[in-house]
Amino acid sequence: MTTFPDGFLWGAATAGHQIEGNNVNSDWWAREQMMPGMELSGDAVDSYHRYREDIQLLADAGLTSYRFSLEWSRIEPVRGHFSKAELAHYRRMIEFCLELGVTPVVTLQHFTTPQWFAALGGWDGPEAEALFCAYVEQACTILDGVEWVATMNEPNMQAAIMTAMRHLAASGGEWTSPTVEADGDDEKKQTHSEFLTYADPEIGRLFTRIHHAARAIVRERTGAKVGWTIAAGALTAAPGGEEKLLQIRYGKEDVYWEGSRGDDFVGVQAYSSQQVDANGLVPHPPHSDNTLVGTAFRPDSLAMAVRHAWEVSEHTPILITENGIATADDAQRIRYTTGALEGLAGTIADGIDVRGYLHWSLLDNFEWGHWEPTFGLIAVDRDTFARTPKPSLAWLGEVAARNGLEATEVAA
Ligand code: IFM
Repeated sequence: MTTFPDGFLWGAATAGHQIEGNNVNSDWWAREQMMPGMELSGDAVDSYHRYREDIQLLADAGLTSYRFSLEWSRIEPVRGHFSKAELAHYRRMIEFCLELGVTPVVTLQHFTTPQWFAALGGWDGPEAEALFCAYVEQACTILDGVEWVATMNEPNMQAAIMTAMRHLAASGGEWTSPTVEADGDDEKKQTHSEFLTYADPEIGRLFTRIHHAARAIVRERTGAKVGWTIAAGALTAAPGGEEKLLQIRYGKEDVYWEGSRGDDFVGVQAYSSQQVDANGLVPHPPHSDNTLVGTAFRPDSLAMAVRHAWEVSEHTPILITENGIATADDAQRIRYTTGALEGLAGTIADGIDVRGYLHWSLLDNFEWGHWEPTFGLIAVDRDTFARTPKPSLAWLGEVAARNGLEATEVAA
């Protein structure tokens, strides 16, 4: 059997906007109403009211940790007005986890911000740091007993969106960057698209400053370990792509791994791997195993990401805060996760300090404008909100209970 260290956390992750429903004061809610082609989050999967059932299912399966996020726009729907009732709601979630012996991992900001914050310029606005810190101070009042706090989720993806938006604004709303046709005669022409490929490193430095300010508040006011969670691309160079790889990876990732130096942990989030050639990101080749979001089936991406994060963060302890696959085939999910965990065990055997594994996601949920990509260990009927655990939930619970993978699973 491949075993994991004692005390290793085994869990699953979610984010408020993707599961709670009716997050009406958030910038994403407003964006969904405006953007053609985007599906609406609406009631989501009503986890705002059903969180007990969700956490209970996780605990009953044998998982020991639940990562979820606080919704800033519920807690501070109007600038400077902090809702005691919403803070109490999230406190109840934390207490319910603790009652069940589930370790809560709390994200303070997972992609969404209040609409009023966005109207003031968002993260680019002159008061961004002070405004976020004022919210973090309030959030700290409910974190008693919480051991793990992430200030922000995937600031690097937020930066990639900001970079793309700036580019769009500068080009009068037209996406002007060239695309390059790749070889192959697949029906959907594969192109190098630059959209979301780059993130301006300056934005990374801005986020790092804000993260460090929030980190100081969390350290001063709570006993939690604090870090942030970063989207890892597990990028590699195709022949001739070595320089381009360094350029893309610096703004999109490395500036964030560097920013996590001195943190108590860094959250690694990996799903797939992609090559970079001289033109940029090479599209995922068409394959029957590709996921519902078009990415390649690459369980090895987790170990690749962990090794890179460990090196650039200068050995900051690692928590896997997301890893999973968008698939309608639950057997593929188990196959993927087995491979990912096998690779993860290899990184630990090589001396990398990995503290836990949180699968994305506990529930099928709102994938930022789309409902089709299903990442969940639990299916949800969106009319009745009935939850149906998939075999992968029981399987991951068994892995957690034995704190290891059976030899037969590894070989499968
Ligand atoms: O759903 C997202 C999550 O919000 C952030 N990380 C990647 C997930 C899957 O795309």
